[in-house]
Amino acid sequence: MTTDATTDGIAASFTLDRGDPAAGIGEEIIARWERDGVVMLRGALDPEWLMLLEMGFQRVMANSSMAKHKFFEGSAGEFQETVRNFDTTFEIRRLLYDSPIKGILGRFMRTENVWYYSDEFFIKDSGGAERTPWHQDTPYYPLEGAQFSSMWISLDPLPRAECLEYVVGSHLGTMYDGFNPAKPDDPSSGFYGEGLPILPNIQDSREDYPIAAWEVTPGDVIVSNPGIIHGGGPTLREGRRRALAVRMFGDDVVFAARPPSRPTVPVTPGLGLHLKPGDPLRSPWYPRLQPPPEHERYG
Ligand SMILES: O=C(O)CCC(=O)C(=O)O
Repeated sequence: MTTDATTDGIAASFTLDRGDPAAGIGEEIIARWERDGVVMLRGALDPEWLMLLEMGFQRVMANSSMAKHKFFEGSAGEFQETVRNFDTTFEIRRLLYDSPIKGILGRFMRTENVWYYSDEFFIKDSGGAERTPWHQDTPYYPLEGAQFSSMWISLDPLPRAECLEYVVGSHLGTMYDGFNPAKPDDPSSGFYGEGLPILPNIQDSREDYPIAAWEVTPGDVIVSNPGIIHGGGPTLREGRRRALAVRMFGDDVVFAARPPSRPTVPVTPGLGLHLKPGDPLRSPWYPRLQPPPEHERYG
């Protein structure tokens, strides 16, 4: 049940009943998400799901064969990302099959069928990590469709300045090129370097944009449209931010071409040999979470 709806003047936050958070997501909340591209859901995840997420995080960090992608490598502000933890980490699989996450995203996407696209840990340790550059996720992904959503879940309490930040409404505008992970401090660095316009320098003219972010208590989640322009706040010297971002999609999502200069993300060799632009995005790379297959059910 929704117990309140507050706004910081730019984007909305809603408080949900953590016993059955998806049930509280009605038309008002969905319409706000469709308009703004982002909403904060307070208290959506029970502490048991956070415990499972923490265990998954610990397993990922202890797994020396799991690739840790580094941003700002070698500098004081370095931070890390691990991709598709679902494939390697039992706890993350269970979280995505068993918790209310898929049901919440299904409500926002107005779909009963929910498929997994990807998940990533963004790991900013104490010592003062850099900002995650402003970007949209959609240019990196080989897909199109309205039924696509992300959830950002922080394991750590955060002040607003360390939260992920969003340019409200930008999911309805242009799709820009991504940034080049090898040059994260250069806002004009393109990911593909062809076919898509370069994102304006948001950080240098922040006052020109409606930027939303929130103070975060573990259990709160932020649901966004992956087409929204977003960037991660830096962490303070003593701050620590371990966040899982999950992406799921519904029936209307189809395979789409991206500029050929680089593979899309996460790398899925063979996908483009099986699917052509406009085909429904169905592949073993993207297992269905809801309804779950028989072997992933309780009982
Ligand atoms: O947590 C971050 O700093 C980045 C997250 C992000 O870019 C995303 O969830 O798409």
